[in-house]
Amino acid sequence: MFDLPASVRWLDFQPGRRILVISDIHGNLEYFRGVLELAAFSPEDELIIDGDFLEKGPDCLGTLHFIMELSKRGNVHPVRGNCDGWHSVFEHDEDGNGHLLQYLRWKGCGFLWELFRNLGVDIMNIPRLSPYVPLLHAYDREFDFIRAMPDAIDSENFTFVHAGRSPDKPLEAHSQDELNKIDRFMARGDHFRKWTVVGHYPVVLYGEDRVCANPIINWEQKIISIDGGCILKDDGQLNALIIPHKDSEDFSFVAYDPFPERRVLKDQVGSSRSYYIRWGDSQVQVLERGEEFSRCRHVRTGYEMDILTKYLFTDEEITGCNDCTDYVLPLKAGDTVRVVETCSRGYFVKHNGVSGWYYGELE
Ligand SMILES: [Mn+2]
Repeated sequence: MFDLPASVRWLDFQPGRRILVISDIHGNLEYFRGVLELAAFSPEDELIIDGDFLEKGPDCLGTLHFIMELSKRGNVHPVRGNCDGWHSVFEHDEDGNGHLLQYLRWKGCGFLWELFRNLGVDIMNIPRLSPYVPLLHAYDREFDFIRAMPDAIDSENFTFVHAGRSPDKPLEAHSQDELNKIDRFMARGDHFRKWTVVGHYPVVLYGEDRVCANPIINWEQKIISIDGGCILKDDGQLNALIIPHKDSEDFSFVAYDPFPERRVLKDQVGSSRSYYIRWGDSQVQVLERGEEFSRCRHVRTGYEMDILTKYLFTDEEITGCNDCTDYVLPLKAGDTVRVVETCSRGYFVKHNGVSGWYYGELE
């Protein structure tokens, strides 16, 4: 991908209209429909899609078509994320070094992968991509839509960008990458005059010993970070931030995940000590490999915990693992939880967006 000047769209929201913000749908149409239903989204609302509705998930083209359909009413406003800019495939010969073809083969899913599959191009068995790129013009309508998306939407009280921005220069002075690719934006400590709403960086990664996928509203910095890690995390969710109207800070949210809801039968005392092994720092040493659970030591910290063996990447002694925690949730009989994993020892569940273990019985 090539770094280009950012395009910014100004929006004047009508007074009194609700503003919903959803980011990082990543081709998961089921989650997207689910969260819109939970939010009771209607033509009376404004909907900001804050980047990365493509890649990683199973139905990128379906998600794009759904967004294109929704956008016809004029109240749906997509912003480009770092995973959405596929129109560049026509504008630069990205096949020069073969990286794009390698990426498609390695991923085995995603927007271009779906398009080539639909066009009957066998990605695994072509030597070069360039000769096949013109076939993609069958999807000009879709590429035109992607090309037309801004890299940021600005308004009186809210700025919507996929990943972040600098407080020291106007939005228009940023490059696309500067708005689309910043990791850990909230941890930079920047403060803003008006609210900056971002996705891109799963909010769980800001946690230390606890995993919470709910939006983070930082009142001091005026940043709202909403990426619930939909599909990227085994226990991820798709959040919709709800801004009651353009002059309101009475924020709320709804979250969709596909996990079954159950009721807790016994009180459980929460753990006082826990750790969260996460993406980017997930190297573990396997001390004792079991069929269901393996005793592991987190390499950087030395912290030991039992990890679901299926979460380990390889059979080697030093390996990586999916995000996981040994946090035991404090729960009361009657609480509802959403069950992510059912194991012989108990359940890995979510309670109000927080993930952890429950070792009692469920109704
Ligand atoms: Mn992103």
